[in-house]
Amino acid sequence: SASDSYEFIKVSEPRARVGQVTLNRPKALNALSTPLIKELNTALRAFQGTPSIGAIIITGSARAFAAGADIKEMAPLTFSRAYLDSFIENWSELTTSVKKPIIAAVSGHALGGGCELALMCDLIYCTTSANFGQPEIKLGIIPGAGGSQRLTKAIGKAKAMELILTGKSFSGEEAEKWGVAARSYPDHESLMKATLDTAETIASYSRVAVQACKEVVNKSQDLGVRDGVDYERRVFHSLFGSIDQKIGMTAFVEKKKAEWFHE
Ligand code: CO8
Repeated sequence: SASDSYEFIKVSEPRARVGQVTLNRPKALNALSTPLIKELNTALRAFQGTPSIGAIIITGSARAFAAGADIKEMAPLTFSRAYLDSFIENWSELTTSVKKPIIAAVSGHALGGGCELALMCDLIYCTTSANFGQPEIKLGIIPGAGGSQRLTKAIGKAKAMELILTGKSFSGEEAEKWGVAARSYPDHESLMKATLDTAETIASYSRVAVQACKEVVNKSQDLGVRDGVDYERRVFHSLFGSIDQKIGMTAFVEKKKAEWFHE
């Protein structure tokens, strides 16, 4: 299977049209080394290129989603190497080249780059006891994969500033209360079931409409409301050019279940 070619992740299709990447470096609590990130990007690109996949899940283990970038790898890194090699830059493939919705299912530690990886996803589900945080300050650095921007957008400046300056963690329960996570669950098992159900639901809809939903909601993070609403209306208009719009609305009128064309 495709999974055999990976060393640090596992790839599966646990439900119809749902692709799952499970971070699998248990001894290092899924620390995000460069080879792991390369594999993650390869797997995501493969799911993006597979028409039958409609939604993607990224998860870890019950103990750790990911305990951050690999500190052992970063310890000897110099400014020149980081700058010349654009260290971290390829992480953002996740948000730029993957058009299908990605759900992060977070149990255990989601620290530093692990928290940032979750924040890059389109939707976060977590356990109530999940351990989120940006502890970079304790290592003499700062968040480097978008944490200072995405966490601040998600929870506001007051809380983000406190968390990033102190390196304190926050729980999955707080993540839900503060709007970082869409929902939280009592344990890893119920988290995974709910995540799979949601992914399956999303994957059952029109691919065109799903991609457009992700696109317009994510645009709201970069645009002001006026430009964002204009953008939404343009994309909304364009969906009347899709076959799935005809299928969806005709099915409603005829009181039938929509059989998406999956164009
Ligand atoms: N990198 C490398 N190895 C790690 C990491 C990590 N981030 N986290 C844990 N490990 C390793 C430990 O070294 C240990 O290995 P060994 O058995 O060889 O000693 C093993 O995983 C198990 O860890 P612990 O024994 O420490 O387990 P505990 O249950 O006692 O503690 C903690 C769990 C609290 C998660 C603890 O491991 C910890 O504090 N880890 C570091 C968390 C952290 O600081 N993360 C932020 C890293 S910096 C970062 O992510 C910068 C992001 C910049 C952008 C992205 C860059 C790529």
